[in-house]
Amino acid sequence: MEKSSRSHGARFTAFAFLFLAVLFAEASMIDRQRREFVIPDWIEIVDEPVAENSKTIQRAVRVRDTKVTYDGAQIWRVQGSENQKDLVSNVSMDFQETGLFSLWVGNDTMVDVIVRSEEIPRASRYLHQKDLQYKVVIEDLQRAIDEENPTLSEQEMEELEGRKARYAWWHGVAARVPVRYSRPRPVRYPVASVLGGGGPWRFRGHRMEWSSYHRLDDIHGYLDYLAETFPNVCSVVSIGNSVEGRALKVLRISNGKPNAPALWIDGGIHAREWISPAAVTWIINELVENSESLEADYYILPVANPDGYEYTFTRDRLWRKNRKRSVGSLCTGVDLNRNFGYRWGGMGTSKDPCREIYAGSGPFSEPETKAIRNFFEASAANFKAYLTFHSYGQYILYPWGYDKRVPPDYADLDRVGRQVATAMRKANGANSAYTVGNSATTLYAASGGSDDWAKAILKMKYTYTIELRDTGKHGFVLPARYIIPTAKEALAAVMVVTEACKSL
Ligand code: 0X9
Ligand code: ZN
Repeated sequence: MEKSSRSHGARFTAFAFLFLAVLFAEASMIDRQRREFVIPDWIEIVDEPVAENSKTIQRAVRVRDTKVTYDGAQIWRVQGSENQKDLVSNVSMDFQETGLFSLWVGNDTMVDVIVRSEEIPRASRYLHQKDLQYKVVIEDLQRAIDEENPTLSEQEMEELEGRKARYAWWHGVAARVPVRYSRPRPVRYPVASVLGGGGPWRFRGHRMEWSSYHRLDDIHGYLDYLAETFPNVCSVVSIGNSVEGRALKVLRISNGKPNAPALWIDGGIHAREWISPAAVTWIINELVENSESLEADYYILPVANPDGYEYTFTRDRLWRKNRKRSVGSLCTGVDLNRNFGYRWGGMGTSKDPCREIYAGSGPFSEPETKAIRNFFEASAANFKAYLTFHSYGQYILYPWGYDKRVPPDYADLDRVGRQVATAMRKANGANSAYTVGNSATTLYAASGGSDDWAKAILKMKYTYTIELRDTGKHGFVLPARYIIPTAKEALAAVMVVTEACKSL
């Protein structure tokens, strides 16, 4: 009995020992495996809500953002004849399914598509089979991107800012000393260098100029500078924050004339359309310079999609949407110009977060569009016009965009639109042709746009989407040397619409 219990004890000890040994071996193997499993750097593990607006968090895998390059990619213009309309629209469909193309812009008979270098032979065969003509518009997209923006070095930027600040300081002093000591104003930086408001001890410079495209900080710094330097004319408010928490800054320019109509101007709702914020900031410069003679008040949001805009500098030059992460999808971004709350989710929109025209999870689901809506709900200004600057194509578009229909007063919109086109053509002798028309007919049907909402819900008389330069040679990648010529055209448009508002 005693012997058997001892042998039982020994067997139990041996078993327990073996069990622990196995457990230990297993654990160390799992540990080794865990140590050996290296998460690839293009994957990231994130904690995110299980559903939109939910407080319950889940662990999820996402594809990390790396800088996108377009080496050897090309832009092709696919042109169909009148009876090939279906074929052309099939191209736009097929690009999504086959991954052959990615769409830039287009209408019934023409589309501009990006073709990745490795897909060039396959894409060419596809178009030949369909008997569709195409021409290569941009031979090497990455080269075009690299040459687009002559970026100033950090040091050059600092110098620019410092010089402006010094001039501002000097003018602050100059206002108090005899004229013979005052210096001429530098020609290239008009507003920047005029009068350091508040005297020599209180001045700030800014980094804005229009020979290159600028980062958001420079643009916002410029708005703040104007508000500080010209407090009688300019003020800045942040009307909300973007998905990633960036401010949505609106500059108000007003010389206080009573009964002045108010105009809304925005830019940069589509991130990659760099010419839009550049032109809008140049317009600001002109309006402030001539503030004494202004006959309207202006509310200007130069960058309506700040996260997307920054993303085009840091990650992907051709990003269009905002930076909302979709729950349950690896794709990011809502097309803010499909997210406004009039006829939301109709033609020309998508429910798929991976598409460029994803309309979001509901009308005004995005903080950027919500902020614009809230701003108008709270504003008592006498708004008569809503101008939203995009690119490219050189179009002056009026509602509706949701379908090939027109509002009851479309004749007025068309008449003023044609005056705008004439003024834009004459603006700087470049003879730029802008096409005027109803949005859905002239370009394509797309619902949930800011213009339709402004017309239908805000009841703004003169609502236009203006697609700035060019007509396709450079597309979104418009070299910076075109900023000022294009901005002059944009300003001409603002002036014509201002004139029209005065007589309302
Ligand atoms: O598709 C758009 O949002 C605009 N074109 S762009 O190439 N800049 O993306 C056109 C919008 C016209 N307005 C409406 N469809 N409501
Ligand atoms: Zn756009």
